[in-house]
Amino acid sequence: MKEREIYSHLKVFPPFAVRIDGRGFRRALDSFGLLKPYDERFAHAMADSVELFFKESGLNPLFAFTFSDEVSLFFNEMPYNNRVEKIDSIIPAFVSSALTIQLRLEKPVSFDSRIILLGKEDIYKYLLWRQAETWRNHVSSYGYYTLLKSGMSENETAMSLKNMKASQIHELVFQHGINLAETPVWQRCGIMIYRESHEKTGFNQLKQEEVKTQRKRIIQDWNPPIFKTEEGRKLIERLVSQIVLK
Ligand SMILES: Nc1nc2c(ncn2[C@@H]2O[C@H](COP(=O)(O)OP(=O)(O)O)[C@@H](O)[C@H]2O)c(=O)[nH]1
Ligand SMILES: [Mg+2]
Repeated sequence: MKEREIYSHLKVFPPFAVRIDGRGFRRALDSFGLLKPYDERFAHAMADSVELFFKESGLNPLFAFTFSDEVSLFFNEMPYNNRVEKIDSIIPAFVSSALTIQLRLEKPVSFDSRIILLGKEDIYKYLLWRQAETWRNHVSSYGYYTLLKSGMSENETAMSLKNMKASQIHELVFQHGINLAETPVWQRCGIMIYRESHEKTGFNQLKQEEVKTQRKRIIQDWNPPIFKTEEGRKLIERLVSQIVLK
């Protein structure tokens, strides 16, 4: 029977990204009573689940980017011989479990998962793409719930939105008191999670002297730059520069 495990030899070559996306979260989160279009509790639960992944999964992502119900994790190394089946099962399973704990959910949730092969030079382009999606999602979510609140049905709302330009959605939302250029940065630009070195000062009792050691801590950046800007490009360059090509 072992020979029937025909996908078990499928492998990838780092670096690569893994993107997981909540399955049917629209309904799942509605029934959980989260605020629309954005609920900070949900964003915290997502970011904290990713942070838990960095700390507890035994895997070693370079960094991660999350918005809405999706997370992209970037890897340059992976145990299990880089096997696709392992990568695409362990990662979404870990985050589903972590999110269930964070939100104290009573019903199970799941994430789908895909692997994106990226050369070191492609990572920046990939992030530009996901951050553009973050922005599009932000505009359309505010538009969607603004129209829905004004009394349209879900179907009518979806149809109207399809025919509206981004500038028209901005105007509509603005008339209802929300300026889409001034919403919280995490809603517009997403959240970055990465490790950062910092120096820790301790005291060596034996030698009676101060000792400095390099430690890593995990940063959740809720105010990431727009990756298209110089500041954004530099941040990504710094994170990607950890990749040593083998
Ligand atoms: N209420 C609420 N819903 C959210 C929030 N963040 C993401 N979502 C929902 O998650 C969905 C994610 O989109 P998508 O993956 O395409 O839809 P899915 O197939 O239902 O998971 C959005 O349509 C939102 O309805 C939030 O902060 N609050
Ligand atoms: Mg989803």
